[in-house]
Amino acid sequence: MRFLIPFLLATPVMADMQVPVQRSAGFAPFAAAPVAMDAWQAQFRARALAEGIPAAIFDEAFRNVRYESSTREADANQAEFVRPIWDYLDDAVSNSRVNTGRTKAAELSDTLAALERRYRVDGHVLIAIWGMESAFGGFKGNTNVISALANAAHDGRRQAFAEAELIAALKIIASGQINADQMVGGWSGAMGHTQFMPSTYLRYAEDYNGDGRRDIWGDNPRDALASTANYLRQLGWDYRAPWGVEVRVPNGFDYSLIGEYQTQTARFWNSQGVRTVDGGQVPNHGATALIAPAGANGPIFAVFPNFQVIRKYNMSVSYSLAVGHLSDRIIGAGPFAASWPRGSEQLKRSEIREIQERLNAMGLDTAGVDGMIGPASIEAIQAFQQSIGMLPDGMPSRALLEALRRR
Ligand SMILES: [Ca+2]
Repeated sequence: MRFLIPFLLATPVMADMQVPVQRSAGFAPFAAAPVAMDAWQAQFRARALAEGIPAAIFDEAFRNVRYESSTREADANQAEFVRPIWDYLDDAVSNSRVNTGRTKAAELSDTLAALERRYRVDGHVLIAIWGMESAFGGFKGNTNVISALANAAHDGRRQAFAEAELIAALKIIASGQINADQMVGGWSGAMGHTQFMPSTYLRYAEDYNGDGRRDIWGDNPRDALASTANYLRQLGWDYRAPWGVEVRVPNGFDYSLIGEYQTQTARFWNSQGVRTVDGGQVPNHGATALIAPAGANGPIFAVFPNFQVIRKYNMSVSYSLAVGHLSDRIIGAGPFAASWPRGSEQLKRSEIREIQERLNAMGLDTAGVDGMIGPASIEAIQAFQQSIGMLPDGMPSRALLEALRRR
């Protein structure tokens, strides 16, 4: 969701979009489309045709397009308060979702076993992604995908990305997989049971039941689950390896070792006294990092290469943790052993941006000032914390902000 900066950069060109469109009598009752949108559509139509999309397919698909200002407003209204990870996980891995996941895994056990044999991807992870993406098919989105992407493309926020996805969507329609008016999904253009973007569909969608259609949209989830298995396999899924495991660190542990990109061997972590929460050794599944999403006062996890595979599916650490934990819970595991620091103060996005600005001014690179904490911001925070003798857990806090202001 790093759309805020492109949106701000696009602001100067909005001035010419205030001109009302000339509308003839009998024009379809769409939201008023400023001239710039017509101009964008005409120019994009030429590009699509040049890339081999038949004119009749394009024109039919764009009959469904309704230009709206809501996507822009959604970006402009991006929440000032950052949602704590424990609130996110409470919803993402609710008891009801765990129970439904167990029911679905039982219902589809033959399919999941076949998918495991064919793709070497763990079935309960597929069920967890399905639960996260569409509540097990219960909510796949009802926005016309062509319309959603055209809205994202025409106003310049994510034009290159959205136009590439539109071309992919038109190719899917041109290939006869689905009609334009049935191609529905989320506002971002993600479609079907596991919310594939059109370009992902073109690369990875599978026809599991052999009926000639790669149907990720319909009631039967099997093509979508096979497509997701194929995608995870191509991203490098390590079959039967976990995503990660909750760990404990000993007193006196060097917290500067924590960080998603600071991978080490299991042997190294074990030599540092890191143990799973039931006292076992950190298992060896290759390059392993420790993450502490809420800092030293919350749960700490050893994450394995499969965690990075889920990260490629959706860039968010919270999402990957939710998929991993939900899959474990569906198998039968319990909640995390350590508790989250519920009730601790959450900084506003503007305060996190200030932290990033101040770290950058010191030469500590946060890879952007976006109000969101990613791996680069965590490393920069850790470096600053260490330089002033704070526990280097990478957690943005009021005390950290005040220490930065005092410099
Ligand atoms: Ca099929």
